[in-house]
Amino acid sequence: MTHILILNGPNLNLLGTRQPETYGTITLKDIEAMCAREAGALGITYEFEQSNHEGTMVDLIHATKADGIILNAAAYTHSSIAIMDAISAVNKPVLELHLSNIHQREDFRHHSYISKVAFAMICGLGASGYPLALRAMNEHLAL
Ligand code: CA2
Repeated sequence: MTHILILNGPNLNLLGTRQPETYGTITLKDIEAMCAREAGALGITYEFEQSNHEGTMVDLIHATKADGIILNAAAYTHSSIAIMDAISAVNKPVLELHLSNIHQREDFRHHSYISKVAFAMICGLGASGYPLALRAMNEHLAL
């Protein structure tokens, strides 16, 4: 059965509790429930992880048995060569995901190290991007 890792980076544990004007009022737990529903409908399994630590994210990427990774690396998107290298090392398909449209925001968010190693990117759709990403990854893995 297809298995997908959904990995969330720093500060995303605060979703729904701070800066609702930028990140909305939906919590990460709500997003996980959306993913659970979508995975059930698609007939696939998933793991949902969040870490505030770059090294922990690298370890999770190394260790996962998932067929593909949906990655919202949060601020590490714009800084982490270590996470980019971890993705290259495991050679699994990665779909980059962001809640906000990073290209509409500050210049420093326009560059993504993750985009160099991701087959696709979804941004700007808020929480709805998560179930869409699961569907897109499932279709990509079936190709
Ligand atoms: O739009 C996204 O999903 C981001 O990955 C979110 C990151 C940001 O650094 C990226 O440029 C774009 C920030 C996540 C911080 O989440 C918070 C949630 C609530 C309150 C404060 C931060």
